[in-house]
Amino acid sequence: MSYAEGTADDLLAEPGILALIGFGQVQGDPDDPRFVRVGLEPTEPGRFEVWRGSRPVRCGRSGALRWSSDGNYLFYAIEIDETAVGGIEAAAEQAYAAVCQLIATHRFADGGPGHILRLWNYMDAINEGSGDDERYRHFCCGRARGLDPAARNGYSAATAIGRRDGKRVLQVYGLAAREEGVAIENPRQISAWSYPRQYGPVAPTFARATRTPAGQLLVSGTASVVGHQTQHAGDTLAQLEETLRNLDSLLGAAGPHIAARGIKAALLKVYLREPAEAPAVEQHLRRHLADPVGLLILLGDICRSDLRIEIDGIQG
Ligand code: 3EB
Repeated sequence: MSYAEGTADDLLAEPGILALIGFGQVQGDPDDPRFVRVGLEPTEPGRFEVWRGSRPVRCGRSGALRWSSDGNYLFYAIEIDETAVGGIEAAAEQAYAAVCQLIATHRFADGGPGHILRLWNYMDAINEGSGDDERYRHFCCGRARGLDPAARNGYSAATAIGRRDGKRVLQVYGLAAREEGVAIENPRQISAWSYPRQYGPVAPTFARATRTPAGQLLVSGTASVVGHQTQHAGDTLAQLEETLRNLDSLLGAAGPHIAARGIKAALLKVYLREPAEAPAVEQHLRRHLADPVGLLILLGDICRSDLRIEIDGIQG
């Protein structure tokens, strides 16, 4: 995976492209199953995230799902109109059931079923509704119901972020593989799937990271959470520093090779609530990280209303 500039058509025409992710007001062929547009505005437009597989890549659709595969890796994407299915909870359940079914029935190179490595979830107005009626909490309930029981004992890395486009469409996309990944948890954080009741009736079902069969680390959305509690409410730069400590700790837990390369070698996405804070956040990150690091800043809402920044990424 890498970030690249260019047009969607040119990038999709390169050999072995498994997926192309565009952000904000970007153009791309909506009929190509490998193209996804995420409705979060980047602070610097014009960059795509490119997933390269090995040739040949096959792609197709089944129902609302779109997919592409090189035999070892499977990209999938689904968008569900919440208003057509009765709300965010039903949309999440249907999206997850469809993804699990695809992965169980897709023919990988050895003919066997696949395993989820990574999931991204984007939805409108993630913090709307109070207490257990918050839309993110409803999403968590539906996601847990839709997950195949086979996927419930080893969760994969994930991100869940709110858009502000007013479109009540849940978007889920991700990566699966023929070989299983390894779930990694963060020693500084309680596992999300065992968060206490105060965060909602159904805990979020994700792992802090997945180590892929190829030794890459797929890092979940990581924020200023220590134990289970938000730290530094209201202070974005202090939250950023806490998040960087969480990332260092997670990389340490993922193994010596990953820890030795450090966060400096990663491709990062920063999700930020407040556009005016982008320059200070970028400056802080550039000081902390090697230059040039792959860095994309996207404006969006984090799933707890007291969190102002979250970072996910891929190392290796
Ligand atoms: C946290 O640590 C922050 O529900 O899929 C991060 C990554 C968060 C993924 C998800 C939520 C999710 O709890 C929130």
